[in-house]
Amino acid sequence: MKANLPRQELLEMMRRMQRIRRFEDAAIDLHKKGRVPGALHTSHGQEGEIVGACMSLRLDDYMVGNHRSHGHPIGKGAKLRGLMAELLARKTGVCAGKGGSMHLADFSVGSLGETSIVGSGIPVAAGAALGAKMKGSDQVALCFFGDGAAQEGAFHEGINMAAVWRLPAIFLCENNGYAVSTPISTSTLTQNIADRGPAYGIPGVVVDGQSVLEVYEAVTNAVHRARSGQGPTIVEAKTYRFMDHTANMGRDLGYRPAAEVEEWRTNRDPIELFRRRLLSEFEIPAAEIDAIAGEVDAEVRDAVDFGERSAFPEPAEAWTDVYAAPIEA
Ligand SMILES: Cc1ncc(C[n+]2csc(CCOP(=O)(O)OP(=O)(O)O)c2C)c(N)n1
Ligand SMILES: [Mg+2]
Repeated sequence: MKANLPRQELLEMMRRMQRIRRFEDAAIDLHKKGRVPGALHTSHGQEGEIVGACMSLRLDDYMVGNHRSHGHPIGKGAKLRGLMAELLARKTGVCAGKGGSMHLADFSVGSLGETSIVGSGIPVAAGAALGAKMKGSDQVALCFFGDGAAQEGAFHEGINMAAVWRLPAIFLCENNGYAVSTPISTSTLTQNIADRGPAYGIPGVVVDGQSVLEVYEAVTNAVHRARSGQGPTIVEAKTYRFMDHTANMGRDLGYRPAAEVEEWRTNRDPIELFRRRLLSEFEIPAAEIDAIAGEVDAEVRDAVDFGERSAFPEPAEAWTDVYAAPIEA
């Protein structure tokens, strides 16, 4: 597919993919040093599907993530400072340092947030889409969830309801083949998650998640369908996570053959695959593409400096922003 995108948009796709990769490289480093509390799930290897999907949206569209979603607001155009400060648990973070890696939200780009309860983002996205429909706005809601989440009851309830009410939602399954150490072949007998779409009366599309442009095209079609009142679509991106389920697991669980991991890292890296297409099909000079990495590195360093210079939240702020009607301390 030769995307009909202006050169600046293509370079912006590369910039956002590089931002996610390098932001998360820095996050892993900080996590190793003990500066990022809690678990840290990274999206190395999945940047193509994230950016392809996010760039199909408008800034005011909604987006819901899961436990592996710091890259997703970046894909939608978020600035890095507030996200890095959030991982570092500082008060300048997007959730004032109280969400952290697994529960951050960035309303500046329509990111309603992550959730660590696997599958629970699906009904949340349906609710956001219902809100948009009731307001009469033409916003859509994009939900990212994994192959593991597709086996949860919330998948059925959320997608069925969105289909029946023809809600403006897009359900993007990031099928990276595993739920922690469980291969998808042992959690479902269906060949593709997207094959379930017609059972709900909606389309289901399978795409190569390592191709940012293929994902962009499929999600753009799904967004058009959603915005024009025709209802939701399931888009399934076949992808792979290059790192452990969470950073610093500290042991090799042995559930993925080393050769499989190596094959994806070497030959199916979405950033490298896109770089080759920019060079050969779109004839963008290598120097212009490769300059992006250095610029992004500077942005990431600035975000880390900003976060580390920022204060931690005060204990007295513990309940602020946590409940709609805060409990008296
Ligand atoms: C309801 C629920 N069950 C189990 C877990 C533990 N858990 C955390 S992440 C995860 C795997 C999720 O797999 P998938 O949806 O494929 O996402 P991926 O991690 O592969 O991106 C599990 C089982 C949880 N957080 N919530
Ligand atoms: Mg998975």
